[in-house]
Amino acid sequence: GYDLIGFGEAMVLFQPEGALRTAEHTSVHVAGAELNLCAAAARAGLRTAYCSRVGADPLGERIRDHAASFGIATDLVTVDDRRPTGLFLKDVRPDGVRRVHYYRRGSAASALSDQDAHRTLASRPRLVAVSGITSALSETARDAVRTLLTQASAFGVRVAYDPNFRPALGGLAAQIAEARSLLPHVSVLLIGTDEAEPLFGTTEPHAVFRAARAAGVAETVLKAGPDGCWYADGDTAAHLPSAATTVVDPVGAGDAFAGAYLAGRARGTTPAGAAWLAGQFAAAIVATPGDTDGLPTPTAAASLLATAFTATS
Ligand code: KDG
Repeated sequence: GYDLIGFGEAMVLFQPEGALRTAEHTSVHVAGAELNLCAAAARAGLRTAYCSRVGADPLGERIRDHAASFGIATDLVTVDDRRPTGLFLKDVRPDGVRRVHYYRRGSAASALSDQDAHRTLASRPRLVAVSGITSALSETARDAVRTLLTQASAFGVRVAYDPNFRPALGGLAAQIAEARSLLPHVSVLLIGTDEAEPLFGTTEPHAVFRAARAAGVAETVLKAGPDGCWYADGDTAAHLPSAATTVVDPVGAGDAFAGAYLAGRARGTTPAGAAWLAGQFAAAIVATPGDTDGLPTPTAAASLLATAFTATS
């Protein structure tokens, strides 16, 4: 069986050298929050699979190749010959503002449905990992996430959830309301400080942990970007500073953090050890372009995991 199945949309990312308006060259990457998470978890030694839909096109093939290159099983990735694989472009404007431009409406993954949720649960992984992005793709995808989360415990499956609000997908208020309604089914909540405010009305770590517990969440990690993270230390929240030194492209760091944290916990580290491991993975992503290019090699990941076991408290 699998330790973890990620559930969501992957896309091909075209990253220009410089601003999109003037760039002449782009680099090409595969991205998508849940697939990024799987890649980090796989590098940290978990048996992972990815459930999604892709088009019958080269971008879909590229996504499956990318997953396979990390040892992520793709038998739950369905090919849809009527819809395209989604893609997105990143723009860093001359004033330094970063934007993403999605070309994903009506994509193959937007047709994710209850059927996919059932296939995922029928595989009986120890853990499913999903983010708010998946709920925001379409009505059928939103239903799929609800089914996945509400039925997980009946299958003995635990749920890891990242709200991952995406204003660019539209309907931000609905994204927030949906995340709130899903919290009672969440075992491990991985949340950014920017998401804590809309979800819990506070970014103060102890208050966030209390609010998550009151909503029914068993374990919380608060990701604070350059300010590091907060993890559960018994009944209280403890702080770990960021390990990042070079910042090239922070996108994807939260996913790598989440995947490594879940892997650490699944392998038996304390929350403190898992948070340390996660911080190391995130720092490596921040220092490189693309969402997964900087992940530690399997050998480096194994030695980081060994160190994570020595982190106590
Ligand atoms: O977390 C990184 C993701 O935002 C990126 O890979 C693209 O999945 C993506 C999305 O929907 O924004």
